[in-house]
Amino acid sequence: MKFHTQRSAALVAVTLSAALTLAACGGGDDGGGGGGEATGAGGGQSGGDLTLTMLPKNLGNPYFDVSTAGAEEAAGELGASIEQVGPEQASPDAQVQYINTAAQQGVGGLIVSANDPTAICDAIDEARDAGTKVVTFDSDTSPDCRDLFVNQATAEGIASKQLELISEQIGGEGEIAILSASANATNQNAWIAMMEDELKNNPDYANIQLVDTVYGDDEDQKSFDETEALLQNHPNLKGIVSPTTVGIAAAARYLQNSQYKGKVALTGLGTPNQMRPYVEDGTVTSFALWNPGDLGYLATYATAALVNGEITGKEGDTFEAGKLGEYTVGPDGVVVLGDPFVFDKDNIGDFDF
Ligand code: RAM
Repeated sequence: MKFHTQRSAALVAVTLSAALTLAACGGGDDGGGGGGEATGAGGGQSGGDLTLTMLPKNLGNPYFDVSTAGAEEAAGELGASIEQVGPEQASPDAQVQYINTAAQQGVGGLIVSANDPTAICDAIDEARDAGTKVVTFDSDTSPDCRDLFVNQATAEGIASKQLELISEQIGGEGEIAILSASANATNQNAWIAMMEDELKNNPDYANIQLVDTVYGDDEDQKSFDETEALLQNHPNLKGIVSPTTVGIAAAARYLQNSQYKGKVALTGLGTPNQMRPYVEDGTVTSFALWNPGDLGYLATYATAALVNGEITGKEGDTFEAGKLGEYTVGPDGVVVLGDPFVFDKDNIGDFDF
């Protein structure tokens, strides 16, 4: 039986418990998930014995809780074992020890959201030398240091969507600021560079000025404090873009109880469960994201396909990703999940993650 294709345009409201139930039931032996069919040609592992390590930027972030649940669902279907490890703080140094451990354990695949494009590459090199396939998801390293990157959407698409939303919300003119994650995060920095570029070159945004970019380090309290400082330092600020689920939730909480509620717009990337109260009470009009569960699920199928030798990560390679259907590796070893999705008052009730 073939699974149906459900790209992120069709974000599905699946509860975590449902995801875990699915993982428990998934047999992975019906031919639907090509990734589960071991060829025996793989690197550090043979089929049926696949061990995976999932290393997010940090633990305690609901976004990564959802992506790990998706990875566990896929691992269940593939008959693989998967362990999540990770630091408290989203720093590259803190990730290195977990990469070293994965290499020492000889896991088949390491799935990592990188806190820095290059700082973790020496550790990754060692892991790859030891036979571990390394797949980045969510936040990439430089392409030469990993086997594949599973990207949530194109960086251009993510950047454009956030500008479209903030421009709509401030009536196309005025000062805006960015509240980002950590200063070295590959994903946020790529999106910010593209937003800066588009602000300069797209005539639709000629009357919008980006006056500041600050970093909350994907820590709730720091993001909250940075929001307060932004509003104090820029009395004419009309809007904030926060391309991080931690940042946007902290900024919304600050705005909700401040004189700026309803006056300063806030958008960016958030999870519906964290943002629901702020959308319902009018602090936030709309924001975007993809389904992090699907992202973890796809990254796990991609890793299994590499470990099992079905793909090498070169452009044009194709593999089956269970319920998500078939994916093709693009240039620079990148697999794209789909398009970003916009959440607002009318649809937020349909989602539970
Ligand atoms: C935070 C993290 C993650 C990013 C999302 C949007 O959870 O920074 O890397 O993709 O926000």
